[in-house]
Amino acid sequence: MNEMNINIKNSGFVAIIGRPNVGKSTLLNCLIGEKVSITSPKPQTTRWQILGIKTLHHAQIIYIDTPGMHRDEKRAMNRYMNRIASSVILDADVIVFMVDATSWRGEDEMVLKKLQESTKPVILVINKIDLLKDKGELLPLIDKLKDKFNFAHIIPISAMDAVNTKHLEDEIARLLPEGPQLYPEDQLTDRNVRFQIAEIIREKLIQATEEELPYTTTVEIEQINQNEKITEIGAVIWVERQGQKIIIIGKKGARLKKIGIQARREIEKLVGTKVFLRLWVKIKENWTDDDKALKSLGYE
Ligand SMILES: Nc1nc2c(ncn2[C@@H]2O[C@H](COP(=O)(O)OP(=O)(O)OP(=O)(O)O)[C@@H](O)[C@H]2O)c(=O)[nH]1
Ligand SMILES: [Mg+2]
Repeated sequence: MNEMNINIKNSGFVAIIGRPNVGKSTLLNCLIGEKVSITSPKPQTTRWQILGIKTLHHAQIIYIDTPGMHRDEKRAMNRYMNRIASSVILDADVIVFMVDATSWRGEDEMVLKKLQESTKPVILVINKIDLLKDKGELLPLIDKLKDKFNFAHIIPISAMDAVNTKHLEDEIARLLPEGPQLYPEDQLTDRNVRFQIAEIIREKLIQATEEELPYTTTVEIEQINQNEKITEIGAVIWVERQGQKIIIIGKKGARLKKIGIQARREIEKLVGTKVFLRLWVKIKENWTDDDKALKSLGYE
């Protein structure tokens, strides 16, 4: 980066919005070139707004990854996630509205409706085009979607294979307002190591569990002690019921052990030392529908 001749003339915030599971966080990581936001095959993975900062020669793009907007607002947690996504729409300079090339759903219409509240340029990004068996399906899809909104651009991509993502970045940079450099050029995210560690553990947990479990768990870092050789981390996995605790721990502790090993490997790369990770599973009844509990677990 030091070699780079930086002279920022444009900067701004770019919200990545869409229903759950369309690939928003995958796109963020692809554009930044590092993993700054966790991803998974299950919907409702992202729960916070997470910045990804991309410094180009003349522009600084600050992407905002958001929770997928969804219909089911039964629990306070779901209302919290939708609230974040809605508020980001109003704060951003440019909006990337992401959909899945293989399916258009009611929740996409819901997001589209929200976008009417914005006066900012909206780019429609059609993701997962690698999954289209017949590329001929793309044109009719674009034709159908282009009448739904006055999009600044419609760009088909594959976030997974980085297809057409450079073109997307170029178009985004062109839409940014004039503005100064807002973050140091070597900063990639606004989130600290503690947050990233909790998210890595949560990602491995989501990947190792089925059905409703991912939605009723959260991770809290209790302590981090670091020296040059080793980082000791103690973390709590919060669940809502005894049955969930039993599932996460698994037979003779096998599932929890697997989650711990996978998380530790990735955390070691992040912190650059050996890691000693201790995980506990604890119960906080109904925490996903309890505003006070949510707040104390970092959802505010
Ligand atoms: N085939 C294919 N899969 C993709 C692509 N982009 C993302 N995925 C997959 O889609 C799933 C969801 O990706 P995420 O990036 O977690 O989706 P998200 O929109 O951030 O989801 P939420 O955080 O739940 O709103 C993951 O299994 C990704 O690997 C793509 O371009 N092609
Ligand atoms: Mg996500």
